[in-house]
Formats: sequence, structure tokens, C-alpha cells
Amino acid sequence: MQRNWDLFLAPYEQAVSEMKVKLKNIRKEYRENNLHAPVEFVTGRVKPVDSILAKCQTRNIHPDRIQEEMYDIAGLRIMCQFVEDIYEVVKLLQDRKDFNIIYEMDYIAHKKDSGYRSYHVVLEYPVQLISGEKIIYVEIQIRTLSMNFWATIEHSLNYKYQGEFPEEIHTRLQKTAEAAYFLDEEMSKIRDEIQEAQYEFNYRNLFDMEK
Ligand code: 0O2
Repeated sequence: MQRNWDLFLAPYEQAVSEMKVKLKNIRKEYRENNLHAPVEFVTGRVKPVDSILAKCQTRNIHPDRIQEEMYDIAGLRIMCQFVEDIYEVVKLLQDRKDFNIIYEMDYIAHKKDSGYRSYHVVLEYPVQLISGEKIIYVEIQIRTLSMNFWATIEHSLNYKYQGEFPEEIHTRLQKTAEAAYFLDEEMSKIRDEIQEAQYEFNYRNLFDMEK
């Protein structure tokens, strides 16, 4: 039987929209309290149908089991300035009562062979529909701006090579992943200085606007 994809994906669309608001509100609340926000920006998407079907093939998921076995149909990304912010965001998510974390993977402490680093969290998220409550999976990837830069480039190259990178490119990507992480480590070392400068900069801008 032909699946009605719009109907199937509607709760995922709703979950992504709701989660975006919630995550952006975390940033807003920090800023209103003149605190460094561990969330720099948030993006979200619902996986396109062709990607869902392709993943069914590669992961051997039966199309009738997509809802139960595919965790990243609803996906959000939280970008952070510092590695320390990632763990602060994870703690915030763990403490929330409006969803339930069922899976966490720290690809920062355990980077992938590709060089990929990010913190992955999968939630059971309750969506309120006219038919009642539906629990769906939502994946959140939390990463620094530097990790995001690397992952975005690697992802587009992956598309070109379909995961079969020539050895030279594979090695270069691993090297660039280390360079990106070196940047994160160096930034962490001068984090206090940076945050102080950002605070002064924001404060001055606010003062100028009021003139
Ligand atoms: P798209 O286009 O990003 O939506 P898990 O812990 O289960 O979340 P796992 O088992 O690696 O992680 O799952 P999967 O499905 O391989 O990866 C989930 C998502 O993590 C991917 O989504 C990517 O967004 C990201 N990711 C994982 N590994 C890599 C990597 O080596 N490079 C990059 N650039 N991203 C990665 P999709 O399905 O690729 O699609």
C-alpha cells in the first residue's frame, strides 16, 4: 500500500518546530540574564523521503518499521562556541521534563574513524495531535562551530563519493578534523578572555543603540 508521506511526516514537522522554539528559548533566557549562552544557533529539518528510503536500504530497515527503527527523521542541530558548552547543553537536556532521553553518543570523546565529532542525543518526544499524544524519536546533534564546518564539508564530499573516499581524501579529512579540533582546544584555553570581550562588546552595542 502507498504510504501517505505528508501524513506520516506531519508529527515530525511539528516536533522539529516545537523543539526549535524550545532550544532558541534556552539561548534567549541566558542572554536576558546576561550570561554566556551555550547555544549559539539552532537548525532543524525533517529528513527528506528519498533520504529515508535510502537509509532503509543501507540500514536494512523494513519500510513498515521506519517509525520504530529510524531515529533521525526529526533532526535538530545545536551549534556551540566552545566544547564545554556542548556538555552544558547536554546537562540542560537531561534535566528537562518535557521529553525523555533514550540514547546518547559522545562522538567527541569517541570520534568516528572519518574524523567526525559531535554529541548525539535521541529523545522520545510527545507530540500532541487531534488523535491524542504520539511519541516520536527526535535526534539532536550538538557540536561546535568548528565541528560543524568540518561535518558540512565532509557531508558534501560524502555525497560526491557515496562514502567511498579515495585514500588520500580520507587521510586529508582526518587531518582537517584534527585541525578543527585543535582550534576548539585553543579557543577553550582562552574562553574566559573571549567571553569577557563578547560581554563588553554586547554591552557597548546596547549602550550605543540607546544613544
Ligand atoms: P543527514 O543528511 O545528516 O540527515 P547515532 O549515534 O545513531 O546518531 P550513527 O549510528 O552514526 O549515529 O547514525 P548515522 O545514521 O550514521 O548518523 C546520524 C547522523 O549523524 C548523520 O545523518 C549525520 O548527520 C551525522 N553523522 C554521523 N557520522 C557522520 C560522519 O562521519 N560525517 C558527517 N558529516 N556526519 C555524520 P545522515 O543520515 O548522514 O543524514
